[in-house]
Amino acid sequence: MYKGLIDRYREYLPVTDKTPVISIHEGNTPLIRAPRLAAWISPKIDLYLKYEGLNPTGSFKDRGMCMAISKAMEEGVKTVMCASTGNTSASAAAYSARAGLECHVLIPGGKIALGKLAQALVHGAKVLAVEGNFDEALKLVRDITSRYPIALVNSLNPYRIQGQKTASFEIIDDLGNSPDFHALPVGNAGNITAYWMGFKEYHKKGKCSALPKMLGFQAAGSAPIVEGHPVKHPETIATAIRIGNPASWQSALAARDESGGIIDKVTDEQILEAYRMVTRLEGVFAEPASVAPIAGLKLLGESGYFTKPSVVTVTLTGHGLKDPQTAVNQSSAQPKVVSANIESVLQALNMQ
Ligand code: AN7
Repeated sequence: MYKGLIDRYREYLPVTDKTPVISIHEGNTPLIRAPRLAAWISPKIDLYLKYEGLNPTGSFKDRGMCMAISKAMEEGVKTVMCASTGNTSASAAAYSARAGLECHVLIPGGKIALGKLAQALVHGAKVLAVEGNFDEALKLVRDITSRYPIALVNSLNPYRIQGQKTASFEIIDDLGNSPDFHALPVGNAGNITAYWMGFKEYHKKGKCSALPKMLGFQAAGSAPIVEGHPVKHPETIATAIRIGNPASWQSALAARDESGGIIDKVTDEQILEAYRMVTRLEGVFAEPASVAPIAGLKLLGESGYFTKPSVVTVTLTGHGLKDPQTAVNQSSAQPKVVSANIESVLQALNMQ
């Protein structure tokens, strides 16, 4: 029986027999081949979607959170705290509930997707909406956790990165080797740091013969790494990555440069086009931030970046159901109301 990623990858993680394992059986997400989407992007690529939306709370954050909360329990902490654009808070709230810990969450007021807010509330976290953005909320959390015996569970917590690196292991275990390219969205830049760490560790262990080039994508209105300076008022429809001053900036640059990859930006229009293509061509539903790398791959495909046949993997970081409002707004037609009889239905379907 699959029992979560600490059980599966224990030898690669900083846990001991004394670590209480707090797991909701995160990880073990499918790597889904996406031939129709690949054809839309470039004839050169063989594309696979690492569908992290199928984690217990619907995002990749569960990988890091199972480690962060297990270690917080080991250290005897009673309360954890995070700032969040939504998914971290959903995950922290769920894992804290399972562990019996108090969870405090600071979110940027009015700027997180409805599903994520619902999750943080339903699992019993204390949720405060800050009149400010994510960067300001994170600064407050850093100040408070440095003064009180409260564990910070943002990705500055090194155990978060340790848990998240296991997604790279799964990709290599599934493919039997590393991909040629790995694409993912970049917000606070913890995940690109974690993936690169995971790929390098597995390579060192001889599990793959090469390393992928890392392709990171930010939203154009929130692209500090691409622009080379913090963005004071980040904006994007992809609220998960509405971050102007990423905590793991330097390690994101290292992942890009050591791998020979790219960190670039995509507009909200390009993100929304990718959002429609993934859902319509592959039947896979991911939230707007998650499809930023699909938009980015499309741009690279058009520019002739892929010159030879390449295996490309992309992390779909969060489930589409997290953000039902964007989903409904993006659908061209609303349901048409019909009478409960066959004539009305056939007429509405133009079958009469
Ligand atoms: C769906 O929840 O930062 O570059 O507070 O939710 O590791 O920050 C979320 C980030 C990509 C970016 N995709 O990952 C939070 C938070 C989704 C996300 C990212 C996030 P990082």
